[in-house]
Amino acid sequence: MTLQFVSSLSAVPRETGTELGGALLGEPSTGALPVWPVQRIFAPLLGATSPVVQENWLTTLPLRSGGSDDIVWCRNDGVLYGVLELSEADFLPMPGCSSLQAASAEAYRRIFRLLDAQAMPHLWRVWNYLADINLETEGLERYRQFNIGRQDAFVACRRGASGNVPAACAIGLVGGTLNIAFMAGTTPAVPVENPRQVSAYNYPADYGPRSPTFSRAALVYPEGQEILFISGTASIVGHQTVHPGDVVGQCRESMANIAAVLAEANRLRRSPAFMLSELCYRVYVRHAGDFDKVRAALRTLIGAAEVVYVQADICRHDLLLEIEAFASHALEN
Ligand code: 3EB
Repeated sequence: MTLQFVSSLSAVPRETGTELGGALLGEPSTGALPVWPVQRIFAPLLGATSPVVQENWLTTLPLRSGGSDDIVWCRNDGVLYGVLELSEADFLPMPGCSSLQAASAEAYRRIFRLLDAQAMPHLWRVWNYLADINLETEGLERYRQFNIGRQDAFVACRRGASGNVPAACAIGLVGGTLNIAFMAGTTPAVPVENPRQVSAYNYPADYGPRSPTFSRAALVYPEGQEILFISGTASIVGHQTVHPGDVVGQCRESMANIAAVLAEANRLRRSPAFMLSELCYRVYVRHAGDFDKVRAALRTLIGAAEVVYVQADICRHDLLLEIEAFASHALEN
């Protein structure tokens, strides 16, 4: 198999294969790191029995790896996984361009440069983490600064900032670097949008001077496989937050959105239908005190599916949680 996902939370046995890359969530020690690219996500785990959750993508195909420009990457013939961390302090703020905006633009330009050099042109999925995402500095919320830098890089690198854009999440942590993991491939992703939501790249200017550059989901095709990546999904209908202050309402609305994205993906899929119960979920909860309510609500909505709960900030101050998910199917021929 080209890519197998393994998680320390899961009972699914590890097949043969070598790590292409992965993530450590919780309190990943600052000590020895694996040799493969790892995104360390320093955020409290909720309801976990161990201090760290380890997730990896394994492959049976031959690997090549490298590092430059603060990117650590590893690839096989068809898929590349990389992690990039930039310190905002290394970017001087300029009039009209904050350090975070400059760092975000530089991060994405470096990613695109690597993908060009590696002939791995199609960006499939991006995991974005930044400090103090809702903090307003220089008159603009930091998430909105990030959006300007990200969109600038897509445009500067001739990628286009709408339609054919990757699945993503953008999450706030207490401190730390601008921390971005990405998966790219030799084959194009099929972007999936949600009929219940305005596409994020078409959000009106109420949500910032530049729209976020991501698709609601992506179907991607490592050899012999179809993977559905569902982007961070929140309680947004149209472009507006719904159920402010009501975490259970937001939970139900987020799952209604995931169900709608799943239905869209199922119109476009090549493998058997994707089901909510087979997805692997990562749930970001803004307030740790909401965790019991969120878990109870999700249990009734998705049953016993695999879920990692993390305490983290969401990109709008009125959003109390965000849910992302993925599933992988073998292709018939
Ligand atoms: C939303 O739907 C919620 O900026 O990359 C979800 C997924 C969200 C990705 C991003 C933001 C991003 O607008 C926030």
